[in-house]
Amino acid sequence: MPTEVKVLTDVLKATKEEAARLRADFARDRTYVIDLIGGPGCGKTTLLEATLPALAKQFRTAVLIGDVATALDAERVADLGAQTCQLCTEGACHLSPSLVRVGVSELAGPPPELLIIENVGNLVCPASFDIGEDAKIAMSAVTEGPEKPIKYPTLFRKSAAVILNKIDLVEPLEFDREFYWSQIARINPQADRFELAAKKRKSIDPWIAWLTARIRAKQKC
Ligand SMILES: Nc1nc2c(ncn2[C@@H]2O[C@H](COP(=O)(O)OP(=O)(O)O)[C@@H](O)[C@H]2O)c(=O)[nH]1
Ligand SMILES: [Mg+2]
Repeated sequence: MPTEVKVLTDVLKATKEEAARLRADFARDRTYVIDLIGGPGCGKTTLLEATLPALAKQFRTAVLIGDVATALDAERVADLGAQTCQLCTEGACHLSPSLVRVGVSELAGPPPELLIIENVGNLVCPASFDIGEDAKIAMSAVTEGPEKPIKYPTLFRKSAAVILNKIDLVEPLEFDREFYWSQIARINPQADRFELAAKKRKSIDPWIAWLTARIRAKQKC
């Protein structure tokens, strides 16, 4: 008799169920949640540094920062008015809903009105995992070149908004903005678009206004 082989049809079932439970909890608590995704060094933590002081003044805000090995990013934002927790994946290339659950359970006091999750720096794997968020945000930087959207279409297709950072370097790098946004127009025409320079605190107000409107809308749900 040949050995019977076990066939697993949905190995990610438990992960999907945990993401659904997180989403239900965030809905109950009226917490607006973003999953900020971009390559290493595109400026995700710098964007948090630029925006948290204004956001945390208006809303109870919490930040979970995913990283493969260190707590360096969480240390950068820990004193900006938001409860902050580092999620160390110990080598994994994306955050899982169960690790997000651990981070959320570490937050003290009433649930946050805004939860920002900085995912592990990676344009591929985080795009495929639901972590209970309201919106995935795709971020890339002028320094990475203009072809990121066509090279990593899943992330850009799934994102509610696209942020192009480091626009202070458009001229020296001869970055082709028109080409960049033309790919978004093809892949995900509904996505809201932002160009900014997080480090210089340039053009960040429209991004803060976008988030503010969504946090308020979730409060009314
Ligand atoms: N020129 C320029 N550099 C930036 C900008 N935003 C971030 N950086 C720099 O890019 C590097 C990586 O930023 P970081 O926020 O750590 O990226 P992360 O890995 O996506 O979190 C740092 O040296 C930042 O100072 C920007 O708008 N312009
Ligand atoms: Mg970072």
